[in-house]
Amino acid sequence: MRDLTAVKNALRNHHIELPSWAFGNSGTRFKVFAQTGVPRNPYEKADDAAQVHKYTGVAPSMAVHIPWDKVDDYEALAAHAKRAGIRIGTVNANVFQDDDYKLGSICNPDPKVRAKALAHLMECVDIMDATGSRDLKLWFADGTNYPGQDDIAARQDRLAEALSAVYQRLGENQRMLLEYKLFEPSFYTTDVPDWGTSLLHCQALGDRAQVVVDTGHHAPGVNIEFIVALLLKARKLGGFDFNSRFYADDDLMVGAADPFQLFRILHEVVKADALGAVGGVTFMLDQCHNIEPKIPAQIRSVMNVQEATAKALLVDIDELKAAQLAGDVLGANAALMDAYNTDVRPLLADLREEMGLAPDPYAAYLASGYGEKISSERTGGTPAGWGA
Ligand code: RM4
Ligand code: MN
Repeated sequence: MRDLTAVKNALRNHHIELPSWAFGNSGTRFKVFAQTGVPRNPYEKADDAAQVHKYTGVAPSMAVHIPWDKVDDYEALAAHAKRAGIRIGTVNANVFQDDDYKLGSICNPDPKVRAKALAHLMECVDIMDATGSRDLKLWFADGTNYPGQDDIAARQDRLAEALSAVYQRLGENQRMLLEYKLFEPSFYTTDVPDWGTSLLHCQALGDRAQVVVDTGHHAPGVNIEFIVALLLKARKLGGFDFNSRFYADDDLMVGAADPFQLFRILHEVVKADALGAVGGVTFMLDQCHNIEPKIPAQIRSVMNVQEATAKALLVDIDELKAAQLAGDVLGANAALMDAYNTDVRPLLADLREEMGLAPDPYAAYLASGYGEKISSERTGGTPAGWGA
């Protein structure tokens, strides 16, 4: 067992970034179920994200998605977030919800459409300058639906050209994080379908271009911790978009369906010493809460990540290594499972009390009355929603 004080310190400094879009209404392509008390603008989203940080103590930033979080004054939004107790984190670009992007954005065969998409990416970097954000996160819906629809290799060249232009525009302390996703909404080819494609582009660009692993963006059975281990070795893991998939990219709560997978991923992160800020890995949630209440779901998600991290920190690395080197298959497996099977909830409750927080953030939030307050206060206006 590792020194518990060291484990607690690591947990205290392990920050999880919240997605602004988790607080708005969301749904499937069949139906969006509206909830009460939903924020009407990015300012109110920041207020809700601040509640998650207030009770967990480890979620001090909120990622924004542009144009969903478009405001007139981004410095004012950053100042508002700061007053609420958090900061604006990663800026997510959105080049997938405009009629012009039917055949793609920066990979589109039409140079005018490519120029429009590139201008949006540049605008996102301007926003980062105003909010003081470090990371630009890029996910592209680009791809094709039919064989022959477009030239696969030419699309890669267009992609490289646009990424390079954005990379040149980045400030010295800013990074570009390139996400991959195996399919959807393009079903025949996707222009950045896997970590290999993302890595090739990031390697060509330079140190400040890194890969994002969205846990929901893989085929069933893919060993995500292997990808994580390789990217960490190559110093190319920029961040995670945590969520839980069941069939495909369904953005359910991280650690909900497969907490063991989350533990295995975090074990690789812990071994590479990449948990704290110096590791350069951003730990983000990328989730939507369609049928469950949003703020409690974000609190639960942060707790799920913390529990998996605590277990990963408890792995007795010396015992594990000794068993591995001795070829003791079952002993090595047992060393890992012992940590995974530890109930870390008392340890986390202790840590929270040391941090001046309630031992159970979920219960403390429910008892606070904030949910009832926003439900009664946020009556006029248009609730924020997916795509709104
Ligand atoms: C994509 C991808 C991006 C997220 C959008 C909403 O599938 O995961 O990270 O910004 O969805
Ligand atoms: Mn994502």
